[in-house]
Amino acid sequence: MLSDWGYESHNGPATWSDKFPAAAGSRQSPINLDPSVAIVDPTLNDNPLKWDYSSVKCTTLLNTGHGWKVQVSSASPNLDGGPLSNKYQLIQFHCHWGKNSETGSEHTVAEEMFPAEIHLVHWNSEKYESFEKAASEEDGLAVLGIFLQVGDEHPELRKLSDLMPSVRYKDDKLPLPRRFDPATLIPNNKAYWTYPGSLTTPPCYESVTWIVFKNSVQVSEDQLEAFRKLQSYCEGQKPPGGELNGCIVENYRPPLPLGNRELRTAS
Ligand code: SG4
Ligand code: ZN
Repeated sequence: MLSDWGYESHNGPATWSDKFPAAAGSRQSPINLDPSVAIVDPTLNDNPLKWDYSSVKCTTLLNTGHGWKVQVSSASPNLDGGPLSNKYQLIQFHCHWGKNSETGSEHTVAEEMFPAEIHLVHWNSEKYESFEKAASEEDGLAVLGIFLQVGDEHPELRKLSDLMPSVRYKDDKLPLPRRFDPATLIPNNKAYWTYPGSLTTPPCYESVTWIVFKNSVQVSEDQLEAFRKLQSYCEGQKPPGGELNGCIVENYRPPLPLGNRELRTAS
């Protein structure tokens, strides 16, 4: 549908606020993570950020038309501490990437882009009844952001990159045949930046505590190439034309001003 949001000039980030007013707000994401403006806040370590994905089952791999997404189910909360005042539960993870490895991440570090960025999306299950209820509340969501760098193949992520041809078209989905451990997506060094922000896609609700790891994780160029073969239209439909001609690439929102917000780091 021509009116759907996307990443081309006619429906891209600059147009989102026409239909999604939150996108024009002052607590939007992503941002440029500028080490020189980050406030060192050692109290972030009083109750360190912790995650436990041992009860998580990664159930389904889906092509959303904007990227791939893995739906998960979890018996208990998975994330707390650090900047968070409640316990948060993982609901899904997904990725943003470029048409080549020069572009792709949503957050930038000192204006530098990475080839891709994974987001582990959690909701405040201590305070709210459901993800849907939490999604528009100021303390409703917590997203862990992980930069991907080109290097060695990521063996766990291969369980997903190998399946990309099976979810080539929008709405294609597949139950995950092998156990997938989301903890393998997080870098060994736990240093992170945190700031209050938003969903980076419509409806752009200002509900996200962002926690972006400073260290990146390696994936191979082949794995990124597998992501770049996904298509934004349904099987049997005609490619929509346009700048991206139906390829899911450049599915990132460019950085927005930090404005009157604090970017914090523990050290
Ligand atoms: C991606 O489009 C996901 O597929 C969406 O997941 C996600 O929306 C959206 O990004 C925004 O999330 O971490 N980048 S982000 O801010 O999590 C939500 C869907 O299920 C609400 C549509
Ligand atoms: Zn995202």
